[in-house]
Amino acid sequence: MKRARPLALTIGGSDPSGGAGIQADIKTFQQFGVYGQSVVTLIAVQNSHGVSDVEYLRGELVEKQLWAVLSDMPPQAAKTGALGEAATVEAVAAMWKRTSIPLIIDPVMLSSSGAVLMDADAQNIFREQLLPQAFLVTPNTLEARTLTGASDMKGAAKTLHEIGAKNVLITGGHLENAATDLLFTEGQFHEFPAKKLSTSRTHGSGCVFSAAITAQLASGVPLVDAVKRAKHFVHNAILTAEPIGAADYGPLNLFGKV
Ligand code: PXL
Repeated sequence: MKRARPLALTIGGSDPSGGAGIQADIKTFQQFGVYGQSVVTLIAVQNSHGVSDVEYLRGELVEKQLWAVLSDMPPQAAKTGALGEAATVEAVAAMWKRTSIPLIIDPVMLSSSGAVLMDADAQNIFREQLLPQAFLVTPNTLEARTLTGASDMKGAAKTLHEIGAKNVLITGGHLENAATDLLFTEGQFHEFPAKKLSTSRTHGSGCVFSAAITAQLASGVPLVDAVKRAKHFVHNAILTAEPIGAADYGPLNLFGKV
C-alpha cells in the first residue's frame, strides 16, 4: 500500500509578505512533499522594510485552533515559531503534554527589525513549560545567549539540553565569518560548516531552516540527515533569492529543489 503523505504543523505568526512565519513554513513543507497545517498565534504587519505592528491572538483562540487540528488530523511533526504572549505559550505547552508528536521549537523572540514576537512574561513560561517538551530547539546565537546566559555555543547547547530539550541546534547565520551550525544530539556535538553568504536577502531564513527539518522529521528522516539536507536547502535558497520588495531585506527563494 502507498504510504500516506506526511502532515506537518506550524504554530506561529503570520507574515503577510510571505517570507517568514507560517507562510514560509508552509511553502517549505510543500517543497519537501509534506502537507502543511498552520495554527496562527499573532499577526505581524510587515514587508521588506520591517515589522510596523503586531497583534497577538487570544491564547484561547490558539488553543481552539490546536484542538481542531490535533483532534482530527494529527501531524507527524510540529514546529513553533513566534508565540507572542504567555497565554499562548501555556496553551501550546498544555496541549503538548497530551500528545507524543515531536515538537521542533524555533525560539523566535524578536524580528530582525526589533518587533517583540515573544514578550518577557512568555519567555519565563517558555523556558519552564515548553522547552522541556522539545524534541529539538533551534535558537540562533543571539537567542541561545538570551535563553541561557552562556556566551559559548557549546555551553549554551548543553544548558538547553539540561533544561530538557532532547536535541539542540544552534544556528550560525549571525556569526561573523562563517555560518557554522552546531548540533548537540545523543551526547555528541556535530558541526555543519558553511560559507557565510554576503547578501541581505535572508528574511525568514530561521523559519525556513526549522521548517525544512520539521518536514523531514515528519517524513521519518533521521535528525542528523534532516539537518544536513535542511542546511543545503536554506543555503541554496539564500544563494538564488530573487529581488522581491523595495528594501534589501527580501525573502529567500522558496521554490528550490530539495
Ligand atoms: O523570522 C522570525 C519571524 C517569525 N515569525 C514571524 C515573523 C518573523 C520575523 O519577522 O514576522 C511572523
